[in-house]
Amino acid sequence: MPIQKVGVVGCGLMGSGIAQTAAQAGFLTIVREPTQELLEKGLERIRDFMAKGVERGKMTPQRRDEVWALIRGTTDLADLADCDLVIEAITEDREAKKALFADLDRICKPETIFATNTSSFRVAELAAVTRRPHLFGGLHYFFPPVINKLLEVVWTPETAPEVVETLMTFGRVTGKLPILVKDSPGFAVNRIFIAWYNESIRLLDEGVANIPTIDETACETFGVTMGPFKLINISGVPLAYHAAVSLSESIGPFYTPAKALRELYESGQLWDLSGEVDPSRKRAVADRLLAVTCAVAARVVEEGVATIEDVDRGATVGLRWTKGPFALMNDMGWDRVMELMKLAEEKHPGLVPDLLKKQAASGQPWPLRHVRLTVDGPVAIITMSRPEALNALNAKVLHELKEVLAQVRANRAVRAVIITGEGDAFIAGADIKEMMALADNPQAIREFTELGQSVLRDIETLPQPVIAAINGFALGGGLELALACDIRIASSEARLGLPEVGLGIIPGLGGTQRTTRLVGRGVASELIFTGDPISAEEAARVGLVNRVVPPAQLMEAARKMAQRIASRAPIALAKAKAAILAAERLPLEEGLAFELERAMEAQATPDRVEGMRAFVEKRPPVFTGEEPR
Ligand code: CO8
Repeated sequence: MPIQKVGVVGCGLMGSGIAQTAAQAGFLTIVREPTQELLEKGLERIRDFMAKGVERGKMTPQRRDEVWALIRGTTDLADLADCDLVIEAITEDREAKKALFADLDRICKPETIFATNTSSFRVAELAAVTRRPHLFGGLHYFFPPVINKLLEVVWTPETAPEVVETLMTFGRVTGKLPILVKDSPGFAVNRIFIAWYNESIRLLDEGVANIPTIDETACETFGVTMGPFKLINISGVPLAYHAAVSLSESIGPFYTPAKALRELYESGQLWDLSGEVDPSRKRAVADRLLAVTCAVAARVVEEGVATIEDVDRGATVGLRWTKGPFALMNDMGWDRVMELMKLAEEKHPGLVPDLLKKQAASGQPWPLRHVRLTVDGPVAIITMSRPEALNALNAKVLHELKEVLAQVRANRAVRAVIITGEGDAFIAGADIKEMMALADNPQAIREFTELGQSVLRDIETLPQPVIAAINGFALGGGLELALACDIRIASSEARLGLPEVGLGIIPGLGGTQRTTRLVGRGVASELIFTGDPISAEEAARVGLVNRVVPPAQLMEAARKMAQRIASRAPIALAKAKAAILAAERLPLEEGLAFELERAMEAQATPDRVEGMRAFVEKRPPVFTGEEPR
């Protein structure tokens, strides 16, 4: 569902940032405030934010002007009538939101998608006031929306799958890392975040530790730069208090604001952060915070709100934890986790979900995956999904990719494959941190490199054609992986390069071989010797990629091509692919002989009979991929 024009209702702290991110991605964006004064204020917010961006060197003045030119302001809701997507970001007032959506429903064209940025109300309840609940979802941004990459895309039982897909794509092309969450109180991330700070304050209530000790322990345990008390002082006590009240009303007393939080809210004061850290209390604090956040995270998954990967992504990307709760549990091991769960149950009976107990009983770690496989009819989409490290290839990722490729190879219903990346990168290369850790062990480095080479060879030798949909950085091993694919389509934002010599190594995953074969020795040498990345346009000019498309159209272009390929005879495709690959290694005479054999094999298939008969009968062929009898 194409989006060109975006409406944002409400231009406060959230709305102004949401509007800016939409305009930055090239969408014509209309912001609406009910009065001229509020509108001026809102637009000023955007101007100020961009001015700061220019001051800090994050944005050029030219870019600021381009973005600004895409933003229009209005006080008239009717000006949003022909928007393709309208995002509501007004104050958290249930009745005001309902009235707004009822008005928008009357005003906007029937196909306009509505999204709410609410964090307190059920999306379905707001959707219910419109005649388009199937075109209604949530886009829950995190503060500050221009900078924080996390976006919760909320679906209700009535949201149409293509609307969910459109909202996910909108999130991606506006530079966010969207996670898919079910419409439920607090969605995924606030459930964990509020549990984290509320439990911290309960520790204060119980006299377990003082504020500096709790703040410092929280920072050390979760790898954040601000503990809960400092964070609440900065983001606002009323916000923290009301968020806990709202969850306690919808989920239960576990979220009832801790006593000290309620008292602080009533007094209108801030936390007093002074005092000495008491190291002897740190273990007790860390245990409670880990116990509660891990139990809540598992509960969120058990309720089907989000996957374990998305919960961890929410914690690492949205809350800036070094590791998500599931990765933390895997690191700690089940003995320690179950010790913590005993503590969680003592303090909050019923908090630990069966899902966690079952996983512990299995003795297996949480199956956190960094490579996602979706099969959509005859097209398999493999998504490299480790965006927090720009999808860098470590051994775990390579093993998962190998496993997924084996599944695709064995699935006869899959006729074409797309490989793409989540977030800003396709793949930013082999994992430099992991390679550093192996550096003193040549055998381990050799095994890692051989593993990488074998996975890329698996891609190259899949019987199904493979398209690399290069959405962002394709560097080092990432570009080498793209070169093992049959076809490359790049987003205009992609950057491609082989920077290895700058790290003191050489492209070892086929970069010296496949690049040279594809673009010739001169271009390959320039890329490899300078190590400089090139733009997608330049990559297309030198023949490194087949074509370049705008970011928002990348997956659509890849899908269209994959579907076109998938409509062809699968055995003929596999034989043609084998013959094309043979052209790279065989002299012409031998290549032609090889081609002849593959041609004869294709000739013998039932699909050849069907293909030619369909042509003569002037109807589309129905290919089965059956082997000759
Ligand atoms: N490995 C590990 N982590 C990475 C990698 C990588 N290749 N690339 C990015 N990351 C991590 C960063 O460390 C950072 O993590 P954290 O937040 O924990 O510090 C996170 O991803 C985000 O990256 P940046 O903050 O750097 O993002 P920027 O937008 O500022 O920059 C770049 C993006 C320009 C892509 C930058 O990240 C970069 O230069 N990355 C490295 C690119 C590179 O050199 N790739 C080649 C790697 S070597 C290789 O692929 C060899 C293959 C052959 C192996 C043979 C062995 C003998």
